[in-house]
Amino acid sequence: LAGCSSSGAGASGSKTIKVGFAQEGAESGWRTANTKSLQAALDSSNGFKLNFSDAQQKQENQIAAIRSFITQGVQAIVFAPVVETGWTDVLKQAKQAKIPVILEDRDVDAADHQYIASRVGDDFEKEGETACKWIVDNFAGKSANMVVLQGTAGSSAANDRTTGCGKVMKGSDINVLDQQDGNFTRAQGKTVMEGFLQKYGSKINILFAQNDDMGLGALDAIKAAGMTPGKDIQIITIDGTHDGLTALSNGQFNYVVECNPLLGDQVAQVVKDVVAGKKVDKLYLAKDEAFDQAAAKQALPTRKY
Ligand code: GYE
Repeated sequence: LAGCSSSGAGASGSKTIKVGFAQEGAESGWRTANTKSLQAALDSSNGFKLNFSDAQQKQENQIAAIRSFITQGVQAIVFAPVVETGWTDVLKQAKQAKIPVILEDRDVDAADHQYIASRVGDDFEKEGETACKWIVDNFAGKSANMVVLQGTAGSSAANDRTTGCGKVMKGSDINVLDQQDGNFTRAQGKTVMEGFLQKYGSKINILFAQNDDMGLGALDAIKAAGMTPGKDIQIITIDGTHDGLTALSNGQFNYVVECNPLLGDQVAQVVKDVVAGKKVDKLYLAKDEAFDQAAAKQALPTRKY
């Protein structure tokens, strides 16, 4: 299987837990931090033998990785589902093989929750709500125009952020000109923003990018169009990566809602408990803050990702 390699092979002893981690990709700064956090926590020094796979944002790759973990007879499977739907068959296979599945980060369809032991992640709907509440409050009475760079189509992160934002936008002074999929990457954030600028030009007052990376990609497009990011177009993003908060403290972004990617320790604990037959919660949510430009300056020196 391409992209499938094992690490932590040095561990031995009866208590070592064989775990497969099917990561969904490597598309963003958030994802890099998330992968590192899980790899560090699911390490041999912590009693694990980890088999890691990067699906490169493709569901078929992720399904193949999970199937391969089942064949190898791992004791637990951790995965960050690229999209919400389409997992029933492979999850049933894991269940038949009696291998518990723990979600980290994104969610699967509610109908498939019966196959999931637990999920460790962030509250994406709340993040969308927090981001758009700031927009609504800051543009009250100004009838401003907004464009949205959405995350990967069909992902729970994008779906829930859109839902959360929509809740607070209703009845506000904000007019949503357009929203399109930028797949959570800098490159696509830039391309989609170029399209928005060609179509709507200086009508655009606000950009809501559903992650830092798409917002960072859009900076290039905005500058190339002769506009000043953070001023002519106010930019609101989600994640709170080091690069995102740097753009915020530089005045290029205006508000950033945190999404904590450092889920590794909690995931490792849940995997240990599930394998030991202990009862675990169905959901563990990380705590997320939000930053304006002043708060970003304060937070940057000690930022962990
Ligand atoms: O916001 C984005 C990443 O699923 C929460 O995926 C995650 C999102 C995160 O690509 O940067």
